[in-house]
Amino acid sequence: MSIFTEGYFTMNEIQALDYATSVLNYFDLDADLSCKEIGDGNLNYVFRIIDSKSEKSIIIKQAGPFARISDEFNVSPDRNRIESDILKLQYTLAEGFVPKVYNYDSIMNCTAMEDLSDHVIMRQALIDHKKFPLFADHITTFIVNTLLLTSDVVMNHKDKKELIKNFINPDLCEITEDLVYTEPFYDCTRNDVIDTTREFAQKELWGDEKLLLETAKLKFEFMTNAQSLIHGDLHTGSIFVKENPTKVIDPEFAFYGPAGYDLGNLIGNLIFAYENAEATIDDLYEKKEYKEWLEETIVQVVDLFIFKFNALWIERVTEETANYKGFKEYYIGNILKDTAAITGCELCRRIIGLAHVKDITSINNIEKRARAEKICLSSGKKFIMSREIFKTGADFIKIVKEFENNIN
Ligand code: SR1
Ligand code: MG
Repeated sequence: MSIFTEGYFTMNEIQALDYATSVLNYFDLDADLSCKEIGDGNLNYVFRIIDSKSEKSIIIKQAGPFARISDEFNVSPDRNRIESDILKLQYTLAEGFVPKVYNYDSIMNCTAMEDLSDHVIMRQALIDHKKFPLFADHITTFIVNTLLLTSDVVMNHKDKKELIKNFINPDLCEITEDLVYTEPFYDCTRNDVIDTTREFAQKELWGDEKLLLETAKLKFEFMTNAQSLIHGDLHTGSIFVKENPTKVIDPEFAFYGPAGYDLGNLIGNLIFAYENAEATIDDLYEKKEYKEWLEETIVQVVDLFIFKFNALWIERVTEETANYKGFKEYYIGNILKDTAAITGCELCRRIIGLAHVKDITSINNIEKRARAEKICLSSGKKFIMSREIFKTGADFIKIVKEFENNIN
């Protein structure tokens, strides 16, 4: 018997180190271990344990009973099971693109996994105006493989329904239903919005009944369309980068939902990086060059997604009716429509809602930040309202550039 088998409690650094030596069979017996809590996300505790002798290291991620961002969110620690299960599944579907899981502990609600500290979090790298030429290729392989190979187009339908059961994720879905689809679109007390943007939101979003109707349709689409096993939170803070490879982390929001969610989430966050560059790079040449790289990345992410999805479909489709003429185009067209809508929701919710992004909050000049926020909100609304017009990568970036040209 050890304290780690008696019952669940949230660990501190000393206890996490003790856990690593007494539960995990990972370090040498003479290891010289140190432990640091490095979590900077909204929900969990992340411990990095290093052996200074061998330089081996490991990550232990533990789910607490409340979100770190606010104890208003009472989230079941069982999300850690979902996270470890989906990481293992994604490892088989898109090998090399997720950390390796070493151990899952259902009592302590923690997962031990590969340490990726030689990578950097993509959001911060983009704020530092770094480029990753292979990123679009990497992330589209990950997205296409994980989405298409878990769908009814490829999977045996009964096996897929078993996966749906395993990945029922009510607490974290509720967070998304509230924070992404509901609260940003009315004057919710939980919103956190700067004054100039509040006026803009009141006029352009909260008072627009047509927009509200579309957000309700999208919320119900999110709640009912069990299309693919999605990551569920694929923003640039859930991606580790270095030149090669790219690693996707933090899939605790995973469940069976609309396939366009992950792609839309990612594009929305690349647009935040684009607006960060617009607002913070003073040198005009440098700004142009960096924005061109981001623009190219957004275009490639969408276009490579379409290309690879088509190719994998032809290779892996098992559902006979999916081979009917026109069905593939209908299916991909729907994903792109959802992608545009989710891009729009993400752009709105990170500006108005509770959970912000550093790309925007780190813009110190308040006028420049207000302009960036207006561009995001105007583009967001357009992505939602005109979601059926987005067919290529160029369509996505065109809207943002139009609003940049029209908003001072
Ligand atoms: C209460 S959690 C707030 C946000 O952080 C996560 O990363 C998700 O994006 C969620 O919406
Ligand atoms: Mg996260």
